[in-house]
Amino acid sequence: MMIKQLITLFAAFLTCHVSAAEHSIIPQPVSYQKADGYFVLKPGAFVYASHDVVGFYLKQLNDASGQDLRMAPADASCAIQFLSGEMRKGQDKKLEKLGEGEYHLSILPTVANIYADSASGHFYGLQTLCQLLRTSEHNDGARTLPCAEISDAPRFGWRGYMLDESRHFSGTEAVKRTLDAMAYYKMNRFHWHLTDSHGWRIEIKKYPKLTTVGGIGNLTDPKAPAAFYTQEQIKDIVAYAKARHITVIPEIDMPGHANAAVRAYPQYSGGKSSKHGEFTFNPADEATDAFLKDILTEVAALFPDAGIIHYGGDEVHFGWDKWPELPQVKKIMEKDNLKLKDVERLFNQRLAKVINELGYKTGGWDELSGAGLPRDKTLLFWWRHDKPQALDYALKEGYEVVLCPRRPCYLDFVQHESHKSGRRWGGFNPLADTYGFPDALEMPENYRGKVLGIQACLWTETTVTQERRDFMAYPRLLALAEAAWTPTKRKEFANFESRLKLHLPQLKQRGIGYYDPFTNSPEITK
Ligand code: TNX
Repeated sequence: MMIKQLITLFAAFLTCHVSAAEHSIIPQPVSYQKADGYFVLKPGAFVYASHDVVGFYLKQLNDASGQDLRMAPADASCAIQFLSGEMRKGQDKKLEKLGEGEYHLSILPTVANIYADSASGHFYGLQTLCQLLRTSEHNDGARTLPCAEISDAPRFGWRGYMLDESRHFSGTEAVKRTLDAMAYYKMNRFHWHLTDSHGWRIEIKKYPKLTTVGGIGNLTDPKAPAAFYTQEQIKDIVAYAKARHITVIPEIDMPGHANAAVRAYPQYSGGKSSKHGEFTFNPADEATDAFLKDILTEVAALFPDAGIIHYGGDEVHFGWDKWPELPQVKKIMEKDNLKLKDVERLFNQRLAKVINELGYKTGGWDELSGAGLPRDKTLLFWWRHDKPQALDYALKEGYEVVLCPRRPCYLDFVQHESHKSGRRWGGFNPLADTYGFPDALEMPENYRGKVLGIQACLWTETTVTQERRDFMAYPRLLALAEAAWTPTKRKEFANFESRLKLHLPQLKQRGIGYYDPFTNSPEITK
């Protein structure tokens, strides 16, 4: 009997040891060293942080801990302090200045200190502490954390998420919830796909019909009332993101995926294609160029810190069949003996120049790698997983790239073999594949610096409701967040899963739905 009990105990110890997470942090930090003793956070304790952020930080700490923490009066002794890296250096002269996003969290018995030399570093240290507090023990009204030393810094500078607002519209509340989740998991680029064939979603003052007409309908209901963001709403969301260290990158897709805009202003159409309707803008017309320049000028003003305006450039050939019949196109084709590809190339060069002259780099899908755009002013997004040569080519040409191949980064692909709704393409995108990206991708060492980071993309053709958008995005977005932040040698899927179990209830608390991979929860199909 005794032996049997011992065996059971030993087995329990083993399983515990193998699967239990050492801590509850996602993404896995670069290093976590447990130390002796416990830090006890009591109600009403003081927090020190710089004036401009202390209110915002207190709110997050209080939401996470429920401890009614307060801003520290002068000379008070604090339980939590946000300090410069310099102050830690005082203790150890060998320490380097901390880089962008980097932080050190020192949890001692009497105080938790967050050291950083950048605002984003303090913010990420705060997220780590909030994650630990949310899963910490309550004891007599206090919160208890094991002491630890945590050093952490991002693997990639670009940790992105793209949302397609055109096929189905999400709206301000859902977007803010997404930004909150992104920040909590240390993601920092929100690529906002605001225009496409099924609806134009950004107000442009000079051309109101873009939204009053082009905003009508979506992929499943062409008569749905106009849905779009006003300029005021855009500014509000951009500021909301900025406070969370997220840069919003607008995408205005052209010259393809333009049906909604052309519906509103048919004079700029590139003609009716056989399969995709009026899919393009006229690629060789001065008036169309002027129209697009006006739009981009308003966009630039709405996203002053974006640094990049993404103008799509993808899948143009889907809808260019009638280009040769447009007088302006005909003229240049005949005069210079051009092919359709050349006409597209000239359009790209003119439009990229417009964006560059507005003071922005251009972003575009990997089709643009051959367009001859300036290397130092162009960022390419590799999405065609079946065309690794497109990535190779972009890198060889000297472009900076973001990696977001359909597999495993597209969240409109199904995530479990039993799922019926969503895309497949020689397979699908299970959580483990998204987590493992991009470690298995073969890339010559000398290209590494050109890869700015990775990104998940949620295309919304098959996601009619917010419930399904959440179901497709979570928890794969958390896997991508860790893949983007954590160095390869610290990544381990089973360990991620054990921490993920502690985060699913937190998503629920935030009002975010998800697919539960542990119970294989029922598929949300619409
Ligand atoms: C391809 S990604 C597209 C999107 C679709 C997506 C669906 C890209 C540049 N173009 O327009 O929504 O596939 O997976």
